[in-house]
Amino acid sequence: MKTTDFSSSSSSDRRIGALLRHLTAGSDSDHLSSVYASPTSGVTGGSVFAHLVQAPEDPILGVTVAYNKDPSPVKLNLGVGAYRTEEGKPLVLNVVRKAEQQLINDRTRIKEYLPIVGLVEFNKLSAKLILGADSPAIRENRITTVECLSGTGSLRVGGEFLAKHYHQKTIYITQPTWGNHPKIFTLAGLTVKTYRYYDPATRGLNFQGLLEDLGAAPAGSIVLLHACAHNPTGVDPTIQQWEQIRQLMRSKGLMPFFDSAYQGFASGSLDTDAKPIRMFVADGGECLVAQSYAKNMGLYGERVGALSIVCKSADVAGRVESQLKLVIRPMYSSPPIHGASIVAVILRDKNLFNEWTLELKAMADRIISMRKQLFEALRTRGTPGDWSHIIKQIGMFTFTGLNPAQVSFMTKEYHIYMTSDGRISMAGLSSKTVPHLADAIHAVVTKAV
Ligand code: KET
Repeated sequence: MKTTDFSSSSSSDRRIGALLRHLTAGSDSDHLSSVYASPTSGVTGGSVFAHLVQAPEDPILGVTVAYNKDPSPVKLNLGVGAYRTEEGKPLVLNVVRKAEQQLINDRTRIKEYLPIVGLVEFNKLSAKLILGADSPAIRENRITTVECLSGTGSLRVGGEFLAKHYHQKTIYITQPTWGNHPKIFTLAGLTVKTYRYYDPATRGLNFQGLLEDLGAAPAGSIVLLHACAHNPTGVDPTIQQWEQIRQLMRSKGLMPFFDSAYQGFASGSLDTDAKPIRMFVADGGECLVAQSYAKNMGLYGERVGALSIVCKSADVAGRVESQLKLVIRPMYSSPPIHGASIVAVILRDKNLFNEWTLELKAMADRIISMRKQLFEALRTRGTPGDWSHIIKQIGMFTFTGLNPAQVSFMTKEYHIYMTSDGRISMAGLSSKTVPHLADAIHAVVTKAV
């Protein structure tokens, strides 16, 4: 024992001695500079990163950065799609608090790594939530679901999987779409093209254009579809239109990749909002689905979501999963445990599940009430223009039709923050702030900015 102690202390003494000799090698400045000069310094001795230009802020998340810097007491953040209460505060759902309490009380819980595919129970419950408990794909076990880092991570993993293993490398996204879509899929290794979706003249769906563009897409192309509550337009196809889209896509072998970031937020019902996806699964064809729990469970920062790939047989699904693991492992190894555990607790328990649906419906209803209040406020002010799209559009956002100059005026003069495409997050409004927004819109459209 003693000998061991002595030898270990003498070996650490040796190491310290060596270090001291190394650092104090006389006052030989040449030697010192060889020790201290950064081996990465550029020719001029400056940083090798000195040539970098300042990158612009993200078009959506940067709105919050600008908002946070504004000292005005009347400032209003309608940029990011994040739910706020009537008091303008972020909301942690009661049912989430309960689930977290359960998790904390359970002393058997550990913090081991999850498998590469994440929490298996969460994956099963997520597939059931989006496809329906009686889904043929689940019954026949021909689906693989992997937990990913929220909706964004699910899209990215799905994109990389397709880039590696699918015969067509082009993905068609809606024009316009969520600003991150083109970046995610380009970096995943796919070629991004757009299809017509929104008609600014009617502020509705350009259904003819959509059918023409998908009809002209090369067979097998991937098509990104917003499952519900299209971002940023708030314009969704009707169920009949979805059926036509399904028929067209299946007839051309186009691969559907659903982005489901707002299940429950469009209609207030989880099942209704999942209908378009279920139609595509019911026909027996293949598809991908990226799910996010950021909005519908308010788990934004927990980064919890899932990627499901519906296949034709259990055998193929098993091999697809094995390849998904090869995409995930070098990307982030395995996903986080906490958020997925919260979701699993809620989805597995009938009472908590019901409570969640009520809280979700309340959020959706408050947004609908904001639509009505804003529409009424503009009508009362006699604001020129047809503003009925505010009540017709669906989900978190209203695509106002305001142009970048008008948005910038509203930010400068009224401290109202929104994305430059004129999208406002209705979830960030409250009865108290509706008049301020209506005043700003009225001013900007009557001022001819
Ligand atoms: N898809 C869509 C259509 C979407 O609007 C978002 C987020 C996501 C996926 C990804 O969400 P995640 O937090 O990764 O689950 N949209 C809002 C937030 C953001 O831009 O990150 C937004 O549009 O404001």
